[in-house]
Amino acid sequence: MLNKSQIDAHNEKGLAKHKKGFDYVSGIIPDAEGIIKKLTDFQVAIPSWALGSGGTRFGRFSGGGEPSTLEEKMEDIGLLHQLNRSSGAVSLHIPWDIPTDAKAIKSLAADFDLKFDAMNSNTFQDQKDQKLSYKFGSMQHVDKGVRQQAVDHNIEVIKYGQELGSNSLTVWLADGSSFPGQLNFRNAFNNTLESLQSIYSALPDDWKIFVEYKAFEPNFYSTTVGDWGQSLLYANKLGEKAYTLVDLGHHLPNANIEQIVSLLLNERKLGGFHFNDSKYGDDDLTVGSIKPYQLFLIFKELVEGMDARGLNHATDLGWMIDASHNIKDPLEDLLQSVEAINLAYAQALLVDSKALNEAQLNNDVAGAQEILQDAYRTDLRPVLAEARLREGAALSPLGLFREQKIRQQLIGKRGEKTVATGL
Ligand code: LRH
Ligand code: MN
Repeated sequence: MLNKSQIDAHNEKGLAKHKKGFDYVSGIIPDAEGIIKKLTDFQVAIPSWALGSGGTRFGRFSGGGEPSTLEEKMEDIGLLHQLNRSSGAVSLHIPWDIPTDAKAIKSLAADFDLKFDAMNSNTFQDQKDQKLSYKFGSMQHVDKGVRQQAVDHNIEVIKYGQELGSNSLTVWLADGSSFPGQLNFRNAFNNTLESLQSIYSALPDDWKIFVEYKAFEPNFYSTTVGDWGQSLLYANKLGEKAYTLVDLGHHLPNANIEQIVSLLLNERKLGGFHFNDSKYGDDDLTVGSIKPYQLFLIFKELVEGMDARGLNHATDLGWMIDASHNIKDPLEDLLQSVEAINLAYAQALLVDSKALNEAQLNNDVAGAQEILQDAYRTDLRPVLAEARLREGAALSPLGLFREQKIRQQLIGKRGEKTVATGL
């Protein structure tokens, strides 16, 4: 789809303008090289369920050329990684993307220089050959048989992950209730904990389990893993291999997510992220498209909190996108999301934490804001582009995607009507 000479030709055309921008900004910030090193190591996992057009109950508008097999999805993620060298991992969702031939999928991933990040189980939909329904929940269910079915599925997902070289499992449960009186909250919690403990005891030694919380949807009265506090309760009761997972879209309006992140890091119980953006609910929009300042503030807490805990930025947390593309081209949307994540991370690295600490100790509120916003208002896009240039990627990934008419090429190869599994 894309070869080195096409990337080189694209970069050649933009080099002069890029150099001007990079020379300027690297001249006014203390450590451009340090930020470039960190960006180069920092890889974001692409969700296997977000490579086609998403939809809502009101409709779905296919963009054409969608991948209809796991192999084609790997190709698309490989293309993203070629364009920005920051998308070097895949997060699979089972059973939407079962690696029927794990060996072949693993070698295909190696061809595209892709790793396998967290595996995702699915006990929020009934599969056609499924014995017992998850209509009234899975791990919370009043029926032990349904709970066991959910546990068995998660253990099966771990096995797929082991074959591919993944070392973590994300559990998101739709479990909850939509009407008062429907559920006994204590029994639901204890049943869910018991089920997670069965999965935890099947977890390989070097694996982690991420407990993803969500405030509402598809249940609209209570959710059995409904917020960070409940997720932390489960993670603490499960053990040291259990962590919380923060999906940015899973909070009630105006929640202070950056404070939640700092506290979960302080508890050593923050496992990973599902990045996206939202204005109202779990809108799964492009990262940084609605609240870019909040994303920056979250990364500022991440950098500060990880450094305080001596964590490795690139490897000690799970960095994953979880988005759904109702109107944008899925690949363009993902390119914009990775760019927004890298930009927020770079700006967070630019924060003068020593000066900020001093301002906080002197209750210099205005001074503290100046220090934060100085970093946020510094245009570090040339630094991101320089990191890409040095890694053989495109100065403008979205620009090259369009210049090469890649969507048209995909439609030519796969047709207008192909549908990707997922959301
Ligand atoms: C639930 C969720 C979860 C996934 C699903 C695709 O809203 O965020 O992480 O399993 O989206
Ligand atoms: Mn999610």
